Amino acid sequence: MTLPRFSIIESTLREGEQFIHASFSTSQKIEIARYLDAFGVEYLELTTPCASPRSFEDCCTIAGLGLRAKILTHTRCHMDDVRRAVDAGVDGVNVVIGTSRLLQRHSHGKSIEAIVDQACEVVSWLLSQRVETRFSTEDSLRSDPADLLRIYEAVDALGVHRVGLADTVGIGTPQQIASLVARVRTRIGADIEFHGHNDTGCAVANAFAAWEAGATHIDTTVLGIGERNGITPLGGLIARLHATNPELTRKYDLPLLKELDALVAEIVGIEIPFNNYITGQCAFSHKAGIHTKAVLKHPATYEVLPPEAFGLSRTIHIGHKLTGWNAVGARARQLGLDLSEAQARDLAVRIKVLADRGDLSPEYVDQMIRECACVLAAQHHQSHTGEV
Ligand code: AKG
Repeated sequence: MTLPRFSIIESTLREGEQFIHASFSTSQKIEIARYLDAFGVEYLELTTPCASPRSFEDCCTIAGLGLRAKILTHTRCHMDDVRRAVDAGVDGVNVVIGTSRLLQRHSHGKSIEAIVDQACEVVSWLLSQRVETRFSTEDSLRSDPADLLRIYEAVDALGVHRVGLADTVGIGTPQQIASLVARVRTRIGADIEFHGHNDTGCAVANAFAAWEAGATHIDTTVLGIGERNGITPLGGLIARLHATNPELTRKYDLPLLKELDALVAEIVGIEIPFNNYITGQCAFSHKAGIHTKAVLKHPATYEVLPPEAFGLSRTIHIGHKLTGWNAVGARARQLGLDLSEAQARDLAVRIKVLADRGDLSPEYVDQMIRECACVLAAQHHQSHTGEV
């Protein structure tokens, strides 16, 4: 089966700069850009060069790094902005304009006719400059689909490379996204990009639904940082794709994800959440006895993502009341010690009793295992030597 193609448009250096705690220095931008390039994302999207003098210089600098990833910048659908973008030497320009009634009324005040005219002027000019050109409709999910199709068809006829659907407020469900993307897919020839916010917790599912329905480009940021509570996280999308078919993520250097998440978390001054996809502290930890027993025999019983694929390892926790003798025995073997089944069972019972009284540190539990193994070794010694 051929898998539908897709590219990641990594927007940590654009959408991510809209995160409340983010304000990247030039050297931080370069470091993040190099990491993302080494990871293998196909595109990097940068803050508009019109935002500030340094934003322009940073676009020029990153466009000049000679990275494998294509460098895009993101601007308003406005001639002044796109001229500046082309001056910065980027490979492509992602332009956007709001199309929902709310944004038409309260943001730019333009009719759909005026938006079509402006989009055609900007897109034609960008294409004449031979840069990769994407036109996107902000707040697509609250826009009239007939308006969206009218605008997309107009820019598609000019030869735009991509149209973008943006769930700007994170209101869409996977079904709604899939049906909108599928509808657009039947009407235009250009590639389709999806940008989804996470206000209602659907960003990963929506990005995946968009891809399944025909989107070719998905926007992400590291850890999902962005405006409000952000967009589809790079790691979340990778987790979803890998669980669907590991072939989909083969093109990326997966073990770099941990360093990337750690780098961006440190730069913006946040902790990686305990339940973060792949790199969260608990992503590959197992606790309950019935889980640990099965995972020790065959990890796929309770893991849909193999930690080794990401250069990580699983942890089996045993110092708690849900523990089981299999896990206790396995921990002993990890420590290079041998317990009999009866001893592991007995130790598991003692751990449960102690755990009921309070927290047990891993060091304390390891000590219990060592003492138990010592007793066993002494008994062996006695039975061989007859000493009492
Ligand atoms: C949004 O709509 O949330 C954006 O950040 C713009 C997305 C786009 O340009 O498609």
